[in-house]
Amino acid sequence: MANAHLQGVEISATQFLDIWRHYDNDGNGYIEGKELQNFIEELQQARKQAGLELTEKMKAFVEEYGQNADGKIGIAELVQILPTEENFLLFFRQQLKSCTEFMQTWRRYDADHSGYIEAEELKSFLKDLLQKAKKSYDDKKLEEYTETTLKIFDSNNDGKLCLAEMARLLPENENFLLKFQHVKMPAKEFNKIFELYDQDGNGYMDENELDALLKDLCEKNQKVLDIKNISTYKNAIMALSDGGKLYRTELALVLCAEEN
Ligand SMILES: [Ca+2]
Ligand SMILES: [Ca+2]
Ligand SMILES: [Ca+2]
Ligand SMILES: [Ca+2]
Repeated sequence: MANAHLQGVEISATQFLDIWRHYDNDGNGYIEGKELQNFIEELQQARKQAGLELTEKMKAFVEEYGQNADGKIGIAELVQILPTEENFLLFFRQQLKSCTEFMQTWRRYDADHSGYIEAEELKSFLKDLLQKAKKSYDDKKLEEYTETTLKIFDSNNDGKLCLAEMARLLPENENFLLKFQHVKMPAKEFNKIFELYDQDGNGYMDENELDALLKDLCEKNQKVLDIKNISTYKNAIMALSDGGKLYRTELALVLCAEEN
């Protein structure tokens, strides 16, 4: 089924999801190694069968990855290669160029401050995007985009998106959130740390307090975090805050491991 979708001149959101799931066989969020070689082979076959040339983007892609056994692509890249429905593409093409912007967007759309983007919030996010781009859409399509986007990013299948899940929207080199996944700590430890670094004990961290915490974190986790990036980390995390006051629940999104 999924490889038949590759023949499409315009691939719908739902078809895109089928393709993604089919080729990311092990579900790790990337199409890599053998998965990628399969995808390339079947993409070429499908285009031939449909009597279509490879697009310029596809050609460049085959050139780059065809002989490259270590190749690895994510969703944002796949969406650029395939002739995906224009409105759906918007989501992946939007200007989330930096981590700071990403965090600001997160803060805006997590309207109930639950620490998650639930389906309704995601829908309003997508709706704003479509409106901003002056695209026409109907409710049914909007539902489809919401549902599909949720399925794509919701790796633990709890029906809502946490910060780390949504962070897959960011380009790899901007994606420090993935690195912070490795330094997350259990709630008990996190609470201790928060109290320790909230030096004046006023219940939130200001920029200086966060700076001190990040420095120590970087030193302790040199293999994962790079102290040279500390201002990037700091600015992005502060973008989650309430006008420069970073409360515990906000910092927890980045540093506290979810209890299961
Ligand atoms: Ca994979
Ligand atoms: Ca929410
Ligand atoms: Ca989830
Ligand atoms: Ca403080």
